[in-house]
Amino acid sequence: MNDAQPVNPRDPNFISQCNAPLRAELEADYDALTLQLQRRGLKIAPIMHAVAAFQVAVPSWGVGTGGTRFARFPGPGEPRNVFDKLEDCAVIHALSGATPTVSLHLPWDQAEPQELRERARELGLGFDAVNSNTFQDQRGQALSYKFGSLTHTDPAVREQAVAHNIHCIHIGEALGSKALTLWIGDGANFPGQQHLAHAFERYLESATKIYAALPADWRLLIEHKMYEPAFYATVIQDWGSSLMAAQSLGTRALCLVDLGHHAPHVNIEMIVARLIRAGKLGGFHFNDSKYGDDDLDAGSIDPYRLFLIFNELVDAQWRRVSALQPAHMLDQSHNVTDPIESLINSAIELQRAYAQALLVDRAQLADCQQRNDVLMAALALKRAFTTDVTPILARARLERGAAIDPIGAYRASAYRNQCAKLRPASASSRSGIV
Ligand code: LRH
Ligand code: MN
Repeated sequence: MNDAQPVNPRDPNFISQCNAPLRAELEADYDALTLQLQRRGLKIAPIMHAVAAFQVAVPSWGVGTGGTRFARFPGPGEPRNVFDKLEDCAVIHALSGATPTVSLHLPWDQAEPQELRERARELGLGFDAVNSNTFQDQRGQALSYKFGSLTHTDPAVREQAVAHNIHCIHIGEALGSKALTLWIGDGANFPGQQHLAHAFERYLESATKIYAALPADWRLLIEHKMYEPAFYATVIQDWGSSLMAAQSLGTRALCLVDLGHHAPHVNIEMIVARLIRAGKLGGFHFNDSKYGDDDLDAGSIDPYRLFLIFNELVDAQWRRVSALQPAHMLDQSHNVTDPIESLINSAIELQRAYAQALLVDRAQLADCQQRNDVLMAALALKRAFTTDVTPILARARLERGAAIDPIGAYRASAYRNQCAKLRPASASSRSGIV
């Protein structure tokens, strides 16, 4: 925590004051990269503008300090409610220029929708997909989700879970959201505990009712996950189960890929390529992981994997694949860093992977692939990945009125200090991701 004089980090004057001493150096670096790319037959401006237009939604549950099943160590100035979370999301957007929308989680972010929408509008924010929650029992809830929700053997529990999702759609409509992200933890811990086929049929029966309640311009984003909280079988365990469900539900049911929801070493860019071909790639929950669903900062463990995912997205654009508009969202748990700094940096790491993917010489790559010139094909990707696109990312932020050095500006604002003074420390260090 620093003792700088508190200023409003969203104040455009403050941001341009922070940018002023950095502009000359940025111009020099940007001009040098312009020449470097020119020598490679690449124009920098369209790439910078594409990066400036790239946007990713921030998870409301990511601005508070996260935890594990063992413990959560709250930091200073934790958001106390969804309005504090919106304040923090607005700071992330003002400094990164890349996160104009927030993905809410209900009922964690329960509040009067009009009030929420109005406050978000004042803060220059909108709402991306809303997330339902039938993986916890809420106080006063009639029926427990201990043995599942949309796939529970008791139709009354399934009905309760369907009703909650429809309620989330109604709140999302009032907020201006256009999608429901559907992740359920339903599954089994023991072989034999659950009938694997019947459970999937119950999922389809319930999800069909949720799909029927979608407004005409909404999408249903089905999120698969290999395990946790179920540790033997999960009903929507992998992209295959998710794709089967999306294909059976209808055209506006799509698959959401959370990077942390796969076994180690799974080729996620291949899954992305397949879902693009099926016309069912609905969105991403970006994060990084080394072992399980670690929800670490995007690009912090395996930035090449992140690049390869964006390479598939850019390649599909290059092949003019139609109607490919995946929702980009972060889904992370910040246990040991300032969540605002991690989310700013993660948004930038997504832009970095996107910019690098835009540098791939796709004609040269296609030619090497056709002639099975394996090494040159691999190097065509590596050359793009090893290009330092930092000046493009900073220039894109400058274009959007954001900060050339957003973490530096954030720290100079002493915003976390201000929050620590305004928001009494939350006593509870109860465990759990939020
Ligand atoms: C499940 C998940 C899902 C959210 C939750 C917070 O692991 O990725 O997207 O509902 O995290
Ligand atoms: Mn997720």
